[in-house]
Amino acid sequence: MSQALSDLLGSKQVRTDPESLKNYGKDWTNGFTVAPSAIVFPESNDQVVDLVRYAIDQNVQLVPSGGRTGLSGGAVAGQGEVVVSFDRMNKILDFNAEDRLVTCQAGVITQTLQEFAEAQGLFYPVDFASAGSSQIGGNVSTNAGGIKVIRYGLTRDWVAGMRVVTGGGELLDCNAGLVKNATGYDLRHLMIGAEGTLGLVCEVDVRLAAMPEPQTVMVVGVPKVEDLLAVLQAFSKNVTLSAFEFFSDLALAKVQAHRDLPSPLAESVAFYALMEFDTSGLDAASEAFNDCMEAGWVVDGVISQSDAQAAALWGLREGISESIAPYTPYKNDLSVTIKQVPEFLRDVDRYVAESYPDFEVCWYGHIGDGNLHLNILKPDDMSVEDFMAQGHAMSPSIFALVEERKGSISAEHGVGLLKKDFLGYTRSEAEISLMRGLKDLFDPHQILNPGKLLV
Ligand code: S2G
Ligand code: ZN
Repeated sequence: MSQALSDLLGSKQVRTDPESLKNYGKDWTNGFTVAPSAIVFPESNDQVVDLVRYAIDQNVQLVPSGGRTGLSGGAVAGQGEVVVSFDRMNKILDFNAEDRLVTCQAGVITQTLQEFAEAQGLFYPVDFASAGSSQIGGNVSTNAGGIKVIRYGLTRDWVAGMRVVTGGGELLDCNAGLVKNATGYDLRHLMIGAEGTLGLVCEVDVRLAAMPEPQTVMVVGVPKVEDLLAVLQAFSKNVTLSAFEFFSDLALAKVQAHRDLPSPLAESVAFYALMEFDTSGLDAASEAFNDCMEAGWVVDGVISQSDAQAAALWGLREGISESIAPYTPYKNDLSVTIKQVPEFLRDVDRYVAESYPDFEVCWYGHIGDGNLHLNILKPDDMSVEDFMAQGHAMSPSIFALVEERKGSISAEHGVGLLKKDFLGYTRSEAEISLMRGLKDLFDPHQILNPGKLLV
């Protein structure tokens, strides 16, 4: 097959060496077999079309791969698939100031897009810890969220158009950057969040935002989880929040140990809220902070006095994922409506404490979006295999708690391989059946990212 692929794309665009197979056949998710048959590096939309048509003809399965920062196994190739890497489709093709539109090839690194926007005096507002490695094509395919959703929304909200190759080998040009287009089903929005199962995203027309005014960061200590919402309400009443994140004292302790950082507050507190807001709202924020202190919802707080200090405070939140990685955490990325967060978090804590008393629960996430990252840390004396099996075993009980609140078993990380067995806790049979119908329509030969999202 590799000879046929080399004939199709050129030998420099096909790799089958063990190192490449290992590195390009996985993402950031633990615990899945990595066994692709080849890695290909298309350099144009036409080459992607040729590749899909070859795959249809030869019944080859394709796994799209971007920055490989996925956390649900969405870019893992474990069954001899051909991995389609967009590393070489990494150019910014056009910028249109009037429409504030940037046309990116799928392999553009998120941070590159952010920096390009800044150079035009504009702002790409979707941001998260892996932005230095993730690619816009992957961000679109998982509808990436991150730390500024409370103000700017998700990736979906910034995609004005895309060029995407369906599993039938058609190159679709969806929406072409139009603000308004009332001509039937918006196929662009089907492709966003489809995890590469309906089409291979080749180019994205990204709309940019106006540059925000200077921002200030505040971290406050919140002893009781239910008061996190009171704090959110108190601030969001009069302050334009760009972010409202939270993390537990365990999460903070892991970051402090990993990065040798001082505590942000004089005393350790059960939970911390990290807020970012327009500096012009400083007086209103100080007033909200005093109200929260008087109400007993917060016990202490620190406010950034410089960009460097703002970055240091953000490091306490953005450093969590990297700091707990050595504990091979079993990850759950859950969401419920904001109102339900405190009770839901308590229910999950209670379940884990009663059923798995030896497991340490590390909470953090985008509480302003109702999105909690539940990371259970592997005990030192347990093997990764046993721990992952236990994690899978506890998921039905955790997802039952999600289901009873009409929440989501995957808020922003996607379903991929990791959560596909549990899709029914969030999506109805009727919805899943329709999703399968869409899969058959857009990928009639079942060659696109097989086994992901849908069982
Ligand atoms: C976050 C990053 C991945 C993880 O920190 O917001 O989405 O769960 C996560 O560690
Ligand atoms: Zn997150």
